[in-house]
Amino acid sequence: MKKSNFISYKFSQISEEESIQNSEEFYRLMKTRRTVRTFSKKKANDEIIKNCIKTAASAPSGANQQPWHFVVVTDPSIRKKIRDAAEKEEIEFYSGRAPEEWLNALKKFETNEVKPFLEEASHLIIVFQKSYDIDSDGNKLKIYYSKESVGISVGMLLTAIHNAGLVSLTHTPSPMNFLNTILNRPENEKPFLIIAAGYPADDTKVPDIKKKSFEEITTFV
Ligand code: IYR
Repeated sequence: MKKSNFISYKFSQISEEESIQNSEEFYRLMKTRRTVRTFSKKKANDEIIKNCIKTAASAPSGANQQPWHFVVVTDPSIRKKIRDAAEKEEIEFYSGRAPEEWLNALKKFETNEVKPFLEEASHLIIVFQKSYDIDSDGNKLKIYYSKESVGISVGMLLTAIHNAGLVSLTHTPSPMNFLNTILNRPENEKPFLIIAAGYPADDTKVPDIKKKSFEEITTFV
């Protein structure tokens, strides 16, 4: 008989009542998350970042291929290189590459090409997405649902960062291939996004924006 790859597993056995309560409490926690763009220079404990990345790496992925790599950057000289390269792309974005419609959509966030958070936030986490893998014989291996998998993982990372009491910002200068050069990552890894994580600056303000209503975003059939 063919041996099964399946094992028994001890699933949570909480009551329906506790389940409802947990879901409400978690919602209450998550709806307080706000993206911030101004960071304190206060350092976050590495242990927190490590645990958040472990949480992200527990995400489900296509065929369990786990097509992600996280680079945690705290070194000031590397951060300066990243900021210089990102701002170079952002200058082009804000002064020409971005269509008027896109710039209009961004107006309420008051963003521009200056990105001090790349040097000031406690930690930068650069998430790389593997577009293919290489086996021990050097053959290219196809990866299934790579983007979806990394997206799920990043969602869990942002959730974990918020749960730990830190704030975060996702940043995507485009193109981002300078990150492969600066961080010495192989050709099969594509930069997915930069996450700045840490504590908010004392005077941090957030834009006055609202989430859509549950009714607007959900259909039960
Ligand atoms: N990458 C630019 C532009 C930008 C794009 C989106 I979509 C945002 O939600 C915010 C900014 C920047 O970081 O400024």
